[in-house]
Order: sequence, then structure tokens, then C-alpha cells
Amino acid sequence: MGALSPQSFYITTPIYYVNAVPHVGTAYTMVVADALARWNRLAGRETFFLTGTDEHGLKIAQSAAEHNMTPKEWVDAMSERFKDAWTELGMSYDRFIRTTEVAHYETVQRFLKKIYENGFIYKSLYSGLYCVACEAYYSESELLEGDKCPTHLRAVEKMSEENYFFRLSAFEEPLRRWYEDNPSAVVPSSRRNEALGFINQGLEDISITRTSIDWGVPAPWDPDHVFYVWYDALINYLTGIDYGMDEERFERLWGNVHHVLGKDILRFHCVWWPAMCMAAGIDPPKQFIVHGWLLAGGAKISKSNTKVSVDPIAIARDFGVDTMRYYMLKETHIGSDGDFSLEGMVATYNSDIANNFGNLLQRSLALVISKLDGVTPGAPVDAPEVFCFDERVEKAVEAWESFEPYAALESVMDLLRSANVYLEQEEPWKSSSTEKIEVVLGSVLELIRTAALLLLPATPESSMKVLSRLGADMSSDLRSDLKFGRYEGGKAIKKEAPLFPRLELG
Ligand code: ME8
Repeated sequence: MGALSPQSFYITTPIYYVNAVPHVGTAYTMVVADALARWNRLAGRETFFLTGTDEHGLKIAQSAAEHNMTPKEWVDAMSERFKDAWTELGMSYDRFIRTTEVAHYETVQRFLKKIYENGFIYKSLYSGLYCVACEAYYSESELLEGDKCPTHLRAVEKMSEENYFFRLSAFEEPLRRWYEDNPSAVVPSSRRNEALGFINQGLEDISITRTSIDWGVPAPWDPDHVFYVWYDALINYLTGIDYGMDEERFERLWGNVHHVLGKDILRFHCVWWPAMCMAAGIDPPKQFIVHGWLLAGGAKISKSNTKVSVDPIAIARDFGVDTMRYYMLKETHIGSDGDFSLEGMVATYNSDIANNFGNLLQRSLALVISKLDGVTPGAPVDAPEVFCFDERVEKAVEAWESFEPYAALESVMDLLRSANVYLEQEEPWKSSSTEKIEVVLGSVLELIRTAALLLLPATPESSMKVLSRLGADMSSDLRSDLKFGRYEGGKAIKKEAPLFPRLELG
């Protein structure tokens, strides 16, 4: 088994609009990014996980007005709701960025001044059809039923103003070449084709400032103009790691940045953003991890979709945060859409966690108590054949490394299934040989320990409880912790309630 490469790992989520509270859909992005961050920390890498809130633009200004608040009062209150939600859900982010922070204004101005000085920004008259919900202009051919935005199905508004433009058209060829030279810039690869599709349709320059509102970052060369919300928002990824302030740190983290995002915002990320980076003279991002949508009854879950319970905090309180995390990561492959239902979540938890994992743990510990005076045996030197231990561990490691949590979790479930089969076959409860019982239970507990480690990015709280019940510590070397034979045993066990009882829908 190869060593895990030691480079730094920088991971980001989209920054969320504060015109509504977090819901299961936004929590899904967080869970994906949090699990990948946790995996990379476990692998011993310097990891930096950035999330935050997107607080400018017309939509936010309108939401504030609807609530009789100033934009500032509104965004201050709403960004707290996001922070509280992610804290409650145990998200392990390192920095929470707000686009209304002074540091972000400075970074936006620093970065866009570079693009301006490099000659990729110019002034012109713009008139077009604008969807306030998307904060984006559409061409007529993109509209549905003549005047409706294809994402929100609401009428677009005609807007006309003099503003600054970014010369996106100049980057058609450079972007095509960049995608050719970096075949893994977007995962999964089907989403890369989508990005290339946008580029191959031809790129038009984009309007990047507004004079019709003042809720935004002013252009440093013409302060009557504020930057269009998307143009300022993308730059948060640079503010988050102190672009222009701490060069050494910036280079280290930017060189291995991974942007997690939903497919709805692919064009902004996979077309605009690398072009903006090129225009400012920095490398485009290393990789985009594009996930699909969580659906309920076939429709995208959103703040206005009331068909399902969409409050992730209520779900976590009722069923446990790890139950929700595990379900999201196991049943929805990153890149594809996935169904979210409480029935599905409970069924997945019961089959994988309560039965396959929890029962095994409970039975083995009960046997330690009844057959081995309550002290756990250490692992034998070799893994019994039936586990296919090395192959399955390797498969899980590779799956985590290539951003395929479902495959990692499936491989861990295979390991645990083989441990269940082995326990049934060996029937240690019938044996009177302490030596045999120690080998059998030592092997099974070793499998449980390994499973808890490999599940840790998905189910951090539960994994830590299992490791503590076994008295298994972790070193800073994941590879050595994943070797069969590492579990030393010697933990005195008392009879305790099961860690993962079956769940019922109330
Ligand atoms: O677009 N399933 O913010 P936003 C999966 N501020 N993911 C979902 C989802 C669902 N049903 N619903 C939302 C914005 N998401 C901009 C981003 S970044 C520089 C600026 C997730 O609050 C998904 O990741 O509308 C989507 O891309 C993100 O929430 C959009 O959040």
C-alpha cells in the first residue's frame, strides 16, 4: 500500500445566499465538503475548509426590504443562522467568510484592479433580460415559455444600464486549452463535458458592475459602480486564504484547491472563474467537485419546496446527525441527483449502521464479557482470508481519495458483512478454547476498529464512540492505523446499551 501524498488540501463550499435559512439541499453540500475535509485531515494533510455567506445583490436587498430591515441588519442576522446551523451539525470548517467583511472588499478590489489593469475590463451600455432569483442575465433563446427563467420559472425583468464588462470572450481558446491540459479539472467527468459545452457554444463578454443598486463592493476605479454579486462572490475563495497578504500560504493552499458546488452553478465556477483567474494572472483552480441535487418526489429540494421536511437541524435532532450524513453520502453519488426521504434515510441507517455495524459490535462485546472476562483481545497477526482485508481497505482509501464517498462506504460495509459471516461460521459462543475465541473476537474487533476509522469522515461522532468503546487510539499515521494487527486489545468492557439501536419513523 502506497503512502498518502502529504500535500496541503484546500476545500471550499459555495457561499450561501442569506435570503433564506439553510435547508437539506445546502446541508448536503456541507456534508460532502466536510467529509472530504475530514478524510484529508485523517490522511495527515494540512487541510483548510472554507464556507460562508454571499451577502450582496438585488435579491438580498429585496429580502431585507421585505422584512423592514436594512441590508446590513438583514445579512448580520441571517449569516448567524447559517453559522448556528453548521455548528449544530458539527461542520468542521476552518473559516466562515462573509462577503460584507472588510477583508473581502479589499481582496475583491485588489483582484479586480489587476484584471482592470491587465486590460480585460471595459465600459459599455448593457440591456438585457435579468432573473433576480438567479442574479443573472439570460438570452431570449434560454427562456422558457417566452419570458421565464429556466431555473426558477419566473418572469425575467428587462434591465438597461451602463456598466463595466469582463472580456470573457478573450478566454474561449485559453479555457479550451486549459481543459484539454487538465482532464481531471472537473469531477465527475460528465460535468467537465458540460463545462466544455458552454465554452464551445461561444463566450460573450459579461457585465460585471451595476449602478442601479449600491448594495455591493464598489469598483476601485469608479466607485459609482458596485460589482455584480456573482463577480464578487467567486473571489471569496481568495479572501479565505489571504490572497495578496500572505503569499507563501496562498501559493501552498491555492495549488491544491477543490471547489465543491452544485450543478446549478457550474457555469459560473467552471467557465467564469478560471477565466477570471487567468485574467488576473493566477492559476485557475485545481479541481471542481460538482454534485447533483437532492430531490424530493422528483423535485429539487429548496427553501420553497415544502413536500418534505427540509430542516436539517430538526432531522439531525430527531434521527442523529450521522444518520443524515451517512445517508447523503452513501445513497447519492457525487455528480448524480439523489432522492432524499426520511423513509430512505431510516432504511439505510437500519441496514448499514444498526444491523451490519451496530449488531456486530454489540454481539462481539457481549461475547468478550461472557467468554473472555470482559477484556478485549488484541488482533491476531494476519487477517482471515474471508475478509479480503487489504483489498477492501485499499478500495475504501482510493474511493475517499477520488471523492467517491459512496464507494468508500460500500467497501466498509463489505468488510463488516464479511466479519458477520465469519462470526456466524466460527461460532465462538460454542467454543471452549480461549485461544480460538481470542483469535475470532480479536479479528472481528479489528475489523470494527478499521471500519470505524474508514467511516470517520462520514460518521465522525459515531466512529469516535466506537473507537472509545474499544479503547483504540489513533496515531498521526493513517496507513499504519489501517494495518491489520494494529489493535492491541486490553480494554475492560462493561455491559452497555447498544450504540446504534434501530430507528423507527415516528
Ligand atoms: O448559488 N441539492 O447560493 P445558494 C443539492 N451564492 N445541493 C443544493 C440543493 C439541493 N436540492 N439546493 C441547494 C448560490 N444546494 C451562490 C453561490 S459561490 C461563489 C456563490 C446547494 O444559496 C448547491 O451546492 O443558492 C448549490 O450550488 C448551492 O447550494 C447554492 O446555494
